[in-house]
Amino acid sequence: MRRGSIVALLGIGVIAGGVATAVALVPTWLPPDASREAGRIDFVFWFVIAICIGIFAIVAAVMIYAVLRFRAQEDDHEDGPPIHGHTGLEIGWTAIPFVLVTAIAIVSAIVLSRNDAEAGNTLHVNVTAQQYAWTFAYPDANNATSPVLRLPEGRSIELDMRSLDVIHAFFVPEFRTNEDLVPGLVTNVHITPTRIGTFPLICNELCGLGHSLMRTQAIVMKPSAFDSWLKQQKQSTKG
Ligand SMILES: [Cu+2]
Repeated sequence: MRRGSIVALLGIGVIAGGVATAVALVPTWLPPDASREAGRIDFVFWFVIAICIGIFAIVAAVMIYAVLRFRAQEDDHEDGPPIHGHTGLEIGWTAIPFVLVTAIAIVSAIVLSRNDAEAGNTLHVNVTAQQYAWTFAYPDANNATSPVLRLPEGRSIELDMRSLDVIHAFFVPEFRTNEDLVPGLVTNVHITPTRIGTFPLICNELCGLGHSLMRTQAIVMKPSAFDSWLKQQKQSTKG
């Protein structure tokens, strides 16, 4: 390979990679994070994005170089030399994706198991999804229910989730959690809220005509405010 070709390939690759990196980093793509798990999920996200940018730079460099350098000339005949496969290339582009996908799987498995492990003084909330509404029940308050998810800041939460009809998905972008609710199963997700505020809670699985309306809020409160709210709910259910 000529030295000029390598310089050209590298140059195009650096420019393509630079543009892709700017697109990834300059706009604020992610909402602010509001849970302890969010940082780890974001790490997986950026890990995958970095791999994508690398692959994109290589593919763009080879493609743009090939278009410029090997463009068919006017007097080219269609019956050129037959094209043969290249065993080394074939092995390379099979092995590299295998290694990358395996790395992503391992990183994801570590992150998910760490996110699950954060249990201690855990608050349980039962989440019920149905077309097209959410209900949150608090076992600590005689299963008092609420149409919005109220949570205390800084405490480990376990959501035990059931669906009454079709598959729904629990998604709070600021928590970075997404988990399906499947009829006949109890799925669960751990969250440790770290930021006081009100965040959108949406169904993230197309579940019917009203899917886009299936949204409510997750309200993260000061622990003391949450405790008195929970006490109130408990009293109102005594009846
Ligand atoms: Cu839904």
